[in-house]
Amino acid sequence: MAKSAAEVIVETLVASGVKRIYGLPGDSLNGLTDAIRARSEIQWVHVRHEEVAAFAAGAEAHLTGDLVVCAGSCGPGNLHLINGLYDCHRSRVPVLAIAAQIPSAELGTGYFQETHPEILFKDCSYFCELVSDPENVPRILGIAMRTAITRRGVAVVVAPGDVLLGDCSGSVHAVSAIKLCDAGSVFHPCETDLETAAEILNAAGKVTILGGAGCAGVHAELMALAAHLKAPIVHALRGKEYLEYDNPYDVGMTGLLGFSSGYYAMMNCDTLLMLGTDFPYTQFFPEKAKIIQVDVRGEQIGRRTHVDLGLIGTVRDTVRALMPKLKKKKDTKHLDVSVKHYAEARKGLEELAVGEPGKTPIHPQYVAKLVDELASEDAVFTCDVGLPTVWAARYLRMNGRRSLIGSFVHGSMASALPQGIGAQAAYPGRQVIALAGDGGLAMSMGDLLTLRQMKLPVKIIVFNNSALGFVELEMKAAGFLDFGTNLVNPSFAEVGTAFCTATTTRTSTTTLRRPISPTCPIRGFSSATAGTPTSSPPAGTTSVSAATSTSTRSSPADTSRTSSTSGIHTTATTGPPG
Ligand SMILES: Cc1ncc(C[n+]2csc(CCOP(=O)(O)OP(=O)(O)O)c2C)c(N)n1
Ligand SMILES: [Mg+2]
Repeated sequence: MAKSAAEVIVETLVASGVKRIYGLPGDSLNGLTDAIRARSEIQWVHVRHEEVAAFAAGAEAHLTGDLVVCAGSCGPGNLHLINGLYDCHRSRVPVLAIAAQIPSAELGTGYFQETHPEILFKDCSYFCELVSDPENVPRILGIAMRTAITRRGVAVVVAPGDVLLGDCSGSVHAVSAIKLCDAGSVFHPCETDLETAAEILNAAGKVTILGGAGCAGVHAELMALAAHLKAPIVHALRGKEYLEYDNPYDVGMTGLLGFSSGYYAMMNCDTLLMLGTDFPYTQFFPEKAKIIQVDVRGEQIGRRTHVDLGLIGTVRDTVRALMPKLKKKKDTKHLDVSVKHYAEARKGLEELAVGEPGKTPIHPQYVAKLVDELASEDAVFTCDVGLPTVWAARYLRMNGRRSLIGSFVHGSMASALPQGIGAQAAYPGRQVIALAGDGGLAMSMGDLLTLRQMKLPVKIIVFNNSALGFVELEMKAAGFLDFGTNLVNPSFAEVGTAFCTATTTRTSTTTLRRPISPTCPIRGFSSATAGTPTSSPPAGTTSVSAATSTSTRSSPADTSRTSSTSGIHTTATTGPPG
């Protein structure tokens, strides 16, 4: 008996090692969901909003490096995927989206729910095609999957419901094993370019390295390089996971979320070596330094700052090929000054992360620091755009086993919960902690129910400052009066109790450490002492801790301000860090 195109899709995905499809069903998608239902090897992760499906797929792809799939029904169903798909695409994670379409016979007539995903998703994908013949499904699917995997981004297959249900005689072929790096391929610049790079670096006095996400998996090589060049290492936010730990050359971040040590290490160098980074802020690059940029994608080179030498290659292979050509530097002054500066900057940050017993509100820095201390060694952290990203960047320590995921390129609010869903679904045994903003959580709040339904024990820390805090800061910094940024919140603890199972609210530093101590929610999550659960937690439980953080209604110069919301009263004692 002939298979349906949907069955061929699902069998191909299974054969290719895809473990999960995140989505929400609908008429036009019935062929696919029914084919998934029949296969135990692939899990349907049922979300409440398709945007969450795309973010979750992206988080799983980030952690595993493997292709992950999300799906939406025709029209509004798949349209909801779009923001999450932008995030996946811009974060360069391999995600396949299956966008169901209205019946083929109705296309172009303005039919109920008609949209044109093959146009809509063009800008957030490397491949985006409508398949109009069930027999053509295997080829289009294969191209889409290979494109997503090799180019590391989004591919979209648009398929009308009748095409998904139509007969397909094509055989099933696994699509995998063509990952560029895993194939053992070596990709570095030509000998002449490597010689030129070595000449510049050998002649340089003060070298600084700026590393980004392209530094994944290259820790040992980069430590050897920095030791050789006596170079401080500044990281972009997406480089934090890969560069910050066991790194005596680490001088922190620069940029809008960074701090002075990263800034000065960049500004005071005479040669900047950019490795696998697309750090976007032009104003943070040195104007007079010589700049060498290494990137596997040539089109990235020189688009943020002037570049004296662009090298196309992977960071790993380029650094390996370059090392034998480099002279070992002796002068450690630039490195020493930068590292000392970093120690001072860190000290300043630590001084902000304190809690005074009985004092409310709780400094958000203190919450982030405690979370860092209490989280497990292989925790996955997700964080919302806005101030939670600042706290994550500054206070969560990476160690080579922990992971940090956020919407760091696309910059969308409300990714912490969705990405937590994807992380926890992919790694049920790992601790997943979402640092959510009160604005961010409210935006994706419906998917707290996904945690309940899918039994995903994600821990959510809500930084409840009753405000779109980061935007308030931006308004003040730009000389605007803050407007439209206050949030009238419910009790997040009650929301958590209603939506999930175990919740705790902490409004004072007196009790803060205890509830998220090793015996309580963060680690021993199902412990009876986990706050005040109003119903007994099932196997997979979820904690929503509402940390009432410093009100961002205060400008950095303010020292005392009071804000109140229904249920939670906060007295800000310090403003956010400058
Ligand atoms: C979808 C989306 N809408 C708006 C913005 C602009 N924006 C960036 S941060 C932010 C505030 C986030 O507020 P919250 O989640 O409460 O975090 P806070 O900064 O208060 O800690 C907003 C509105 C955005 N980045 N994404
Ligand atoms: Mg907020």
